[in-house]
Amino acid sequence: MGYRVAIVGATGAVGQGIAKKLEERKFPADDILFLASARSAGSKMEFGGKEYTIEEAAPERFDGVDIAFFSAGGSVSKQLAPEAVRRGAVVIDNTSAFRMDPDTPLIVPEVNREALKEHRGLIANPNCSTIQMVAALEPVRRKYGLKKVIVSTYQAVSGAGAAAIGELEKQSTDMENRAGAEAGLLPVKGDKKHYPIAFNAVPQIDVFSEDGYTFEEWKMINETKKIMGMPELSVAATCVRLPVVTGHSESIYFETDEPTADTAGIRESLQRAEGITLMDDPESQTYPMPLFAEGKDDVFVGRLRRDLDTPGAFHFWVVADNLLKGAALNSIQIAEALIADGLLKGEKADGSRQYSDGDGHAV
Ligand code: A2P
Ligand code: 11C
Repeated sequence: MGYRVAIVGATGAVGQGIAKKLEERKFPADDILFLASARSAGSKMEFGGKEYTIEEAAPERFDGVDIAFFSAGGSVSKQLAPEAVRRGAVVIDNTSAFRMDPDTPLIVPEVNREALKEHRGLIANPNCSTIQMVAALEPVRRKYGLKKVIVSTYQAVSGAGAAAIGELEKQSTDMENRAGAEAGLLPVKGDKKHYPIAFNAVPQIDVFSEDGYTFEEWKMINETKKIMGMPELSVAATCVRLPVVTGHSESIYFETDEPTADTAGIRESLQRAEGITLMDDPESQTYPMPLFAEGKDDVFVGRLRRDLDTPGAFHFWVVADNLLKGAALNSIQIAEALIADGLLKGEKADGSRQYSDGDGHAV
């Protein structure tokens, strides 16, 4: 028997990715609900060769839902995710609404799968740029420990949603008027100024906090410490938006606990890690790039080299599809881990399902 699944934000860039990946991975879904705003209600979506009608997300839609994937913005999650949990669904939330809540596990399965055991119905999926960074650092940490991380990101516009892709596409055709191209969305919808993203690099993702870091940068700092369970880890981030449709890139400097750590050992740990592809051969100009990571599941690592001054410190370049490992795929991997570990409500550890009639009797 399969599960009743809901996707909230089904028409969005991540929601579409979730639907596609559920189908591709043959996720055991008996029934699927596509939910979005009132604007999309009534329009159609295809899934598994069948046509579905998109419905407006509302509390009662979650009655009988086993797993709900949320990707419709933080305010929708804040309003509806607790309702879905109350109605018995396990929610996997792609927004930042609950990530730093101490009662909500923040999960990248290959890093901290065991934290799923603590869930109370709500599990947070980290920010896309955080996921690919911790996935690449985890094999290193397991082998050599980790002390300090400094990351600069080169992020794709799809991280800002489907409308941002439209803005890049539109501006990209206007070679003559590059600096004056009409901009209404990026860097941040609702901020005071907007800048063209085509032919540009914008050092602002999300709004600024008073300390001069942006919220995207704070997400990378705080989420990394939480996922890795290392509040003492030193992390600094600079996040930049580039005119790339999909695929975030990151230049990462990291210091291990082992002054004698070497690139051969790091290479070996990365090669053995699940979900990581090492693409690192300067002689043949082999390194990861977003154009080639788009549509792929893995996190790609290249340009590994030791720091010239600090023993045990290194640099590498990490690229992943921000809509897949950064969002849809990681969410589905969380759901798959919950099923495999017997952690969905009413589920026994052997994977067979068992519901209570409310009096503690299995039915
Ligand atoms: P809709 O298409 O009906 O606006 P993206 O991040 O790519 O911009 O997508 C955002 C997703 O969130 C879309 O599926 C959008 O649906 C959905 N959404 C936005 N506002 C709401 C809302 N109030 N209730 C439910 N879904 C919403
Ligand atoms: C971006 N990382 O690329 C952001 C989007 O917290 O899930 C992810 C927002 C989030 O713009």
